[in-house]
Amino acid sequence: MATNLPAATGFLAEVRRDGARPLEPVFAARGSLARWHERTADRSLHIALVHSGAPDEACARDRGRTLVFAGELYNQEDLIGLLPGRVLPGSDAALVVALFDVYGIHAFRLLNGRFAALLTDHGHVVLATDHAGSVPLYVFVAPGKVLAATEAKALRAAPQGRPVPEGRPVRRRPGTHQVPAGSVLDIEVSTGTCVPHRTWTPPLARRILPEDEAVGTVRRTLERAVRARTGAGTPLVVLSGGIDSSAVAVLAVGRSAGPIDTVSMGTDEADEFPQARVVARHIGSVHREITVPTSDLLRGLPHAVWAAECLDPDVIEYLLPLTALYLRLGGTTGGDGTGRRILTGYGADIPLGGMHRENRLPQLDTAVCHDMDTFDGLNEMTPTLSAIAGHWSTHPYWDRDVLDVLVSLEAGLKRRHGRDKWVLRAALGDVLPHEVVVRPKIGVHEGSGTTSSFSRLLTDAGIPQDRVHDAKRLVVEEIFDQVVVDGRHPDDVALDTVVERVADRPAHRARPVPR
Ligand code: AMP
Ligand code: PCX
Ligand code: MG
Repeated sequence: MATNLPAATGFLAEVRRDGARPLEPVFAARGSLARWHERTADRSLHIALVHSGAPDEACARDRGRTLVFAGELYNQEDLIGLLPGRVLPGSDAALVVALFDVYGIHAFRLLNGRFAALLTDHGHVVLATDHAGSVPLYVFVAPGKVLAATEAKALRAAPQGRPVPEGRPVRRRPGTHQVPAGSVLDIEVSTGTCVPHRTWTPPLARRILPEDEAVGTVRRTLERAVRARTGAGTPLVVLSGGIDSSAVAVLAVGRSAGPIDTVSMGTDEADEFPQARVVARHIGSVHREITVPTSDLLRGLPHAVWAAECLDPDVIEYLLPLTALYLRLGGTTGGDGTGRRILTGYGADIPLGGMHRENRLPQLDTAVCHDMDTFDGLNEMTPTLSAIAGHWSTHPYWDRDVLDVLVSLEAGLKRRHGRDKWVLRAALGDVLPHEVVVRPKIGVHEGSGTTSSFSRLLTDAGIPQDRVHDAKRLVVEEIFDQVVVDGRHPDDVALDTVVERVADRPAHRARPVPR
């Protein structure tokens, strides 16, 4: 089986004091499904796991506690050093449950990872997200019951629950809340009382470093983050040819015994194949190009919303080309039908202000602050995006340590000598071709023509240009209601009908031309 993937990529777990039947597990994430339950004197625990061959490794039991863990850790060595004299934990789940015994809920402050977790602890349920909330986690709480799942749709049949402090309500699902990023919720099962704790928050202060020190720190930290993510098999890097993914690819090469795999996607309208080829040739990767017709790209809209459970039309636009790419990966070099471990360059632009295209530093840092304040709940880093095709994706730029370094650098290191993302470009200057290092940013949505084709879908339906963005939001909402709230499969969503319905709303009708 695919042991190169985390033991579990998703779960639904139900802790109940009543004897009610567990929910039917519904996941967009593809994988094997394992179900079991355990009972103590005063509660039952039902678990459904999406796993990749070793479900036992996603659960750990210790001193009357049970931990369910989807995802993986990236600082195991440091963590193991905190448990001297103990038997070496055989899995990330075992490591976390052992740390919990020493540190209690504060164990979650120690973890650098990509995970969501549920732990039963003597009458309490503890829920935890990684620093970035990169594996979404949803919860329903009522006295005597705590239900939690890595996808909101898995809780759609849950009855009305109570509000969860700090939890984000899910649209049209009263009682289901999303656990915030970098958080632990400590819930007393009998009463449903819930106490939230923050385990991570983006740095607010900025560090002043000499150029060479900043460059060296970025290189070392990113190298370590890539190393922690490459696993035992041949890694696959989704490569646009921009600095972000090219940096990940070149650092992954240093980790792999043989050549790594890279893949680029384009559409019939636009691609960045020549740019990606320069990098692939330079690093000697086994490279593949996938062209997706634009009409197929837009047909992936329901799949992107189904996977990411996201209501933000801009984020869905970023995720659309990646969704199309992941769905077409089966049979890639080294692939035998099992899922691939995929590294991306996603997220680099957020802490580095890469989307900000002007020279002024106050505006750049304002953009960084805004993006770091608003990422939570967008689910743009969710592994479910690739898990709908059975793969596991991971994003080195949102490693906890990389993110801490990048966010906290003073803005003048991010835009310098007339270049965006200067410190990153300088950090890779000795291992990438010059033309790659200095290439200006093109977003995945622009490079693939996604933004323009989504806009055209709406203008072709009669929606005036100035209403297009608003209409995109309504289209995404309507799809969300079908695939998350109603639990419909994305193949059963009639996109044309959704677009027509949005176009028919009075505010979106083309205004009559004044005579
Ligand atoms: P962006 O910041 O727009 O480059 O997109 C985020 C990440 O998605 C990149 O760093 C790549 O890992 C991946 N990506 C973007 N565009 C493509 C593409 N055309 N082909 C393959 N991967 C891509
Ligand atoms: N990106 C960005 C992230 C998109 C912005 N997200 C946000 N502000 N929460 C990146 O890779 O850093 C593109 C396409 O650009 C994806
Ligand atoms: Mg980028």
